[in-house]
Amino acid sequence: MQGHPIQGAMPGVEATTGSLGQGLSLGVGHILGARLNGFDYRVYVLLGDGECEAGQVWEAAMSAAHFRCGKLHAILDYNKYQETGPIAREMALEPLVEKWKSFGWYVVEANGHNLEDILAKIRQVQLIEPTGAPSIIIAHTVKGKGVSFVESDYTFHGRALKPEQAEKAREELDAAR
Ligand SMILES: Cc1ncc(C[n+]2csc(CCOP(=O)(O)OP(=O)(O)O)c2C)c(N)n1
Ligand SMILES: [Mg+2]
Repeated sequence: MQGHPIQGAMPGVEATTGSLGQGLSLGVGHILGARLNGFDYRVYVLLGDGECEAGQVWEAAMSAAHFRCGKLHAILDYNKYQETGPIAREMALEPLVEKWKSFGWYVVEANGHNLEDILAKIRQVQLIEPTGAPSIIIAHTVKGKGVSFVESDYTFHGRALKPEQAEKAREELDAAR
């Protein structure tokens, strides 16, 4: 698969992306487009925490609240790391809940490794759609979850596993099922 998806080259890819920070703007655009065309669908956007270091995310956050995008639901994969190191060192995001709230968003936190919890939080945020506030689920996760030597080494972000490492990773993931 490509590292950066290209529209039309893979099924289900609706936009050419790869430059971090664009997805939330795209989500706002989908909501506004729906409004113009008389549709009423929800839009979900998955954000990275390192991605939130990009200024465009905060322009989109501001506009989503301004345009009352109540059906826009973001999920933030808060794994505390980006490509080059810990978020807290590269560009600290805390206080993160307060930041999103101050931008006019409804914020809940979840255990990002627990699908029951994520589903419960999705149901919770749907209830506040009529207020017009966009919502975000801050999902606490571990980068590389389930593969011990990847969990402890963020430099795997941009490195392929060697064949023996891939084998070990498969074993660990299978054992946890
Ligand atoms: C605008 C831009 N800057 C830099 C990069 C290079 N880059 C790719 S992934 C990444 C880190 C992303 O971190 P995060 O959003 O936390 O993703 P995750 O931890 O889920 O891998 C960076 C800096 C990029 N793709 N786009
Ligand atoms: Mg991250």
